[in-house]
Amino acid sequence: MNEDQRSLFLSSSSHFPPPQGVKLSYGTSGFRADASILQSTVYRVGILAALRALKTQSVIGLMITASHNKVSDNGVKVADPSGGMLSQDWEPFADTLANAHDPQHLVELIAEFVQKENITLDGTKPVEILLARDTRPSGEFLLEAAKQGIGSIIGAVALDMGILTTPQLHWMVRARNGGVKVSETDYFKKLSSSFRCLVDLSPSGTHANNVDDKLVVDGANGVGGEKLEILKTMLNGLAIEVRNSGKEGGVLNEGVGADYVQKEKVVPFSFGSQDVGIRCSSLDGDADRLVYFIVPSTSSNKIELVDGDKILSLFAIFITEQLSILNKEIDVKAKNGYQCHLGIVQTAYANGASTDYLKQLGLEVTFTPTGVKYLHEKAAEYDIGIYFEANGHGTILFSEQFLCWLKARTTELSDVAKGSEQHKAALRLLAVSELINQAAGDALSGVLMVEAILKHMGWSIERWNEIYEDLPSRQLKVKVVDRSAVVTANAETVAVTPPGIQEAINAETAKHPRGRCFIRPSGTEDVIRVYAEASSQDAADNLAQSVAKVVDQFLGFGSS
Ligand code: 16G
Ligand code: MG
Repeated sequence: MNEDQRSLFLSSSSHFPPPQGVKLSYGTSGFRADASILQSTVYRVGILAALRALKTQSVIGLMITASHNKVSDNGVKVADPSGGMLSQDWEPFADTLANAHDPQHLVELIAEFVQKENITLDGTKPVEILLARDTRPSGEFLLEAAKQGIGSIIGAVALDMGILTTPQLHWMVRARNGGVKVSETDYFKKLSSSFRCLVDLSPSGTHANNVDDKLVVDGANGVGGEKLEILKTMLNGLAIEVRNSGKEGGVLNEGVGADYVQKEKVVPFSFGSQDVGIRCSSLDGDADRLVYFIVPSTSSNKIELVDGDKILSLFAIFITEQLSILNKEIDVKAKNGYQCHLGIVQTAYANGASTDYLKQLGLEVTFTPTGVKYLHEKAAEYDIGIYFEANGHGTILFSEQFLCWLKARTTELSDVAKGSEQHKAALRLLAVSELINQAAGDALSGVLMVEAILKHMGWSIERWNEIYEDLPSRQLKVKVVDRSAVVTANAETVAVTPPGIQEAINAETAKHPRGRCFIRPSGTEDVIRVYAEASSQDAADNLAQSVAKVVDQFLGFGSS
C-alpha cells in the first residue's frame, strides 16, 4: 500500500471511531444493530465493498437495511458480483475490519489483507459500488458513511441508487455484471412484461376464479409498499391494493409486515373483517420476504397463514407441470433432449407436512442451515433449484445451460409446433426465469409469480391453502449465558454440543406423536431458538416448552 493510500485511510477513518464495548459480527445477513452505533461499521463495510470490487474487478452492491427489525435499528450488507450474498470466506475479514479499535490498527489490517488477496490499490482499474438504502430515516447518514469508506479507496467509485428494496439492488448488481446498465425502471418493466407474458400463456378458461378480484398487500410501512405502488400501475389484469405503504404515517414493521404476520399469526394493522374472502399478503421491511394469509370469518384477529413453504409448493407444482409437458414430447436421450434436474431446498423450519407433500410429488428435497446464503448456494447446483424458508425468503434459480436449451427449443420448433402445448410450456419457463429474481428472494417478483400461477391453475387462495395441512408447530426462544455453546450438524437438526443435550431433546420428542424438535443459536438475536412440531397444537406447545427447559438446564443462567 503506498503512502498516499495510507494517509487517505488514516485521515478518513479518524472521523469514524468504532463504538466502545460492542463486538460486531457479520451474521446471517450482514451487520445489524441500533442505528446510532453503526456509522463506523458502515464506513468500514464501504471499504470492504470497494476491496471486494477491486478483487473481483466487478460491480459490487452495498445495502443499508435492517429488514424486519424495529425502525431504530439499521444494518449493512454486501452483494457479490453474481447478485448473491458476500462470499462466506470474506466474512471473517468483515468481522475483524468492523471491530478494529483505531485508525492505525484498521490500516494495518487492510494492508495485510490487500497483500494476502493480491489486490492492487493504484487506481489503474476503477470499479463501481452500487449503494442503496431502505426507508429508515437513519439510512441517510449511514449512506454518507458508506460513501466515505468507498471514497477512501483509490479507484473505487460509489454510485448512489437511492431508496430501493434489497432484492432490487441485488438484481441491479447482477445485471450490471452481465453487461447491462440497468435502472429501476428496467426492473419494473421486466417484472410487468414477464408477468403479462405468463398470464397470456394461461390455459383459456382458468382465469375465472380470481381475475376480477383483488389482492391486498401489507407493505410493512416500508420500501416494498412504496415500490409496489409504482409497479401496480404497470400491470394489466391484476388489481392490487397496498396498505401500510408507509405514506399513512404507520411505523415500519410495527404490528405489520411478513415477519409479524408469520410469527404472530394475527392480522397486521389495517386488516380485519372487511378482508374476509380476499387474498391478502404481506412483505417485510426490505421486501425480500413474502407470505400470504386468509382472514377467516370469525371475530378473532387470527389468520390462516399461507407461508413460504406453501409458496414453494405452489411454484413446485407449476414448474413440475411445465417440465412434464415438455418431457412428454421429447426423448430426453435424443440429441435435442435435456434431462432437467429439478431440486427443492428447505431448512429444518419447513413444516413437516410441506416436505411430505413435496416428496409425494416425487421431488428431490434437500436441507441446508438457516440463512439465504446457504439455501441459494445449494439451489444453484440444479438446472432448476427452488428454495424457500418458511418465513417467506426464497426464489427459483435456473442454470445457464438449461436456459440456453430452452431458448433454443423455442426458436428451433417448426411453425406447426409453435403454439403447441410443448412450446407454451417452454415459453412459460422462460417467462418465469425473467419474472423471478435470480439474484435474491424478492417479494415483489414473488407476488407476481404467485398471482400468475393462481390464474394459470384457476385457484383461489383457499384452494391453494388446501394442498396440504400444516402440522401444528411452536417456536420459542431461550436466553442463555453463551449461545455459541450450541453447535449443530445435519442442517441444524442435531445439536452436537453441549454433550448430552441432543439425547435429552430426543427423549422429549419421543413422547409426542409425529414429534420433531430442534434447537439452534439465532444468527440475529442473542438467544437459542427452539422449534417443535407435533400432531396437535397442545403437543407441539408442550414439546417446545419441555425442550426450552432442557436448554435452560444445560445453558441457562442457573446452569453453571
Ligand atoms: C436472517 C436471514 C434469514 C433467516 C433469519 C434467521 C437472510 C437475507 N436473512 O433474516 O434467511 O431466516 O435471519 O434468523 O439471509 P435467526 O438466525 O435469528 O433465527
Ligand atoms: Mg428482509
